[in-house]
Amino acid sequence: MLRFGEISRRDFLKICTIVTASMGLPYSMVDKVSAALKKGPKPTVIWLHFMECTGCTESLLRASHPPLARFLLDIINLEYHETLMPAAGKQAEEVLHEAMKTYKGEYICVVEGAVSTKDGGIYCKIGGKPAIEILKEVTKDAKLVIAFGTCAAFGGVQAAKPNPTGAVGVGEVIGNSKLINIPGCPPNPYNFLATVSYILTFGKLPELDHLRRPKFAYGRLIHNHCERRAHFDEGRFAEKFGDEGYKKGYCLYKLGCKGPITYSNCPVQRFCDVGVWPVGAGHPCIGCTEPNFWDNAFPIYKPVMDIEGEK
Ligand code: FSX
Ligand code: SF4
Ligand code: F3S
Repeated sequence: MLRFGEISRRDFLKICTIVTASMGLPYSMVDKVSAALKKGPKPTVIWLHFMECTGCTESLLRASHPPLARFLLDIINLEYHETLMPAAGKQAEEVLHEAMKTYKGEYICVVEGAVSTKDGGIYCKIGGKPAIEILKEVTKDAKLVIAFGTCAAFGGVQAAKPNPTGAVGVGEVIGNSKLINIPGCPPNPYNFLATVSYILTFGKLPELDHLRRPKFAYGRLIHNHCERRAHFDEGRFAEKFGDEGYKKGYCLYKLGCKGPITYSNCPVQRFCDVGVWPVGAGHPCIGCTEPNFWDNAFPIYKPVMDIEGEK
């Protein structure tokens, strides 16, 4: 089991409060959530990495947020994670197989990264074995599979045309029956923590949308809760980066913002300690929580349709 040092009670409660709000629950539920997370037994997690940039793990564990990593390791029993574990090579393989045997039928498999399907999946191999085979083998006895990040959920950047490796998301290989998708490139770490916390608190999956995304995080269009929405409604747009409208914080629609066709809680959940998000920081949303996002993002600075509604 991987450890990172203890989380303070203060940090634990602080993160429980954010996680409770992320699930769309009232503040009065914080005690119930924190009690459920403390109660145990902790679910065992086997965490796989395939074709990706590891930004998903980075978003969860990077230095400005050490309490997030500690919180995660406080609520789950992380048995296998290639980026974090000291073991490598044969020793790591043994850890994986031991964990699969010991926790058969009980563990959660978290997957980061897309899976190569072309030519028998030879474009991504770990320990000499194609990722697609590892995925099938490890998920077969998992109770639940969480595809963390857009690459794992929908193929992401790797699946962009012409997709030379035949990259796909996890669901295309194993089906949807025990899958939850938490997309974003990278995904918001709180959406992951909130999903795990929901399952531990209520003993069931959160409500999912047609793409297997938790509705509490991906149930609304970015456009519908964006801080620039009043400018859109009043027809006030930035026409160019750096123009007067841009400096005044006007809507980024004409600069190609995909907020009107992208489902995610980015404007409210935000990222990092300082609470930033792409549109808030002055860049149009590129739709990173959606399938085919890389192909759909281009031309990147062109409106998704003209203001009269023609593509
Ligand atoms: Fe993909 Fe994640 Fe983007 Fe990167 O593991 S969702 S490329 S942030 O790292 O998979
Ligand atoms: Fe919608 Fe994007 Fe404009 Fe925000 S910036 S109101 S998401 S088009
Ligand atoms: Fe991605 Fe758009 Fe949110 S680019 S991080 S879905 S604002």
